[in-house]
Amino acid sequence: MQIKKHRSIFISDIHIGIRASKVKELLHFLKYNDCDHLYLLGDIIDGWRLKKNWFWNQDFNTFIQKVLKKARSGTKVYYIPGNHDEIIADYCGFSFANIKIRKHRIHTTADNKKLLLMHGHEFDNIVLNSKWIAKIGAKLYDYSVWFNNILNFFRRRLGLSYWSLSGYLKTRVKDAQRFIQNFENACLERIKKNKCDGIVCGHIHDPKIKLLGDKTYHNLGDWVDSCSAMVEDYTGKLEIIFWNEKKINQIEDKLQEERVA
Ligand SMILES: [Mn+2]
Repeated sequence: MQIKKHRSIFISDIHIGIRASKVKELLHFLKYNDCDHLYLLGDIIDGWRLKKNWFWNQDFNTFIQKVLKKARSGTKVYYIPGNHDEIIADYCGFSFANIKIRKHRIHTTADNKKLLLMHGHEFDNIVLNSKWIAKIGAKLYDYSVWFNNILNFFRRRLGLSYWSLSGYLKTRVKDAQRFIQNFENACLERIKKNKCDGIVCGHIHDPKIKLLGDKTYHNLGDWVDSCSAMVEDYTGKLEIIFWNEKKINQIEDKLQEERVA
């Protein structure tokens, strides 16, 4: 399989440091997808979790090495910290190993659209009213991820495909829908305030491209559950790509067939 070259790749919410972080899938994605601009939009490393319970594996090292290698070989890499990696926010304005750390960034697409890049936790005080509600929300989310992993362990054993509990909750629970709606409204206000054409963010783990009037909202999803990233081609077209277990199996099966043939 050929490596696909994109103009830009946008990734957020990898949550390195939690067991459920699907870095293996992400490494597979990065193996077959390359870019001129790489944007890491926050919650890349989960400092909250690491501080409480240190968990680190070889995949996490490989991911960091891959990013460093890209930065060294000419890819423009930006790291915009989120709330779980807010410790890095102290270094906004600096660069490390060619990786530029910024609070926000405006990306101009190939077709000249201005996109505001940020993580999205900046809207928590509007959407949630307080930091402790955000923390409880994060905790509940952690439990649902944990439960989801157990559930999917048994589903795999039974030969069933991956099923997302949080995806189900997001579409079925009214409060979750209202929360997402509030978040998108806050994004729209911010787009207008910054005189941009759209926003690219993460934080709420809800992969989506949506038109809000004449503005566009792009949410990157995450690498805990949805395994999604956004890519921009050389005409400026933006698309969310899902690189989950199912997709990887399809690719690997195809490669296997090619090898046999
Ligand atoms: Mn976040």
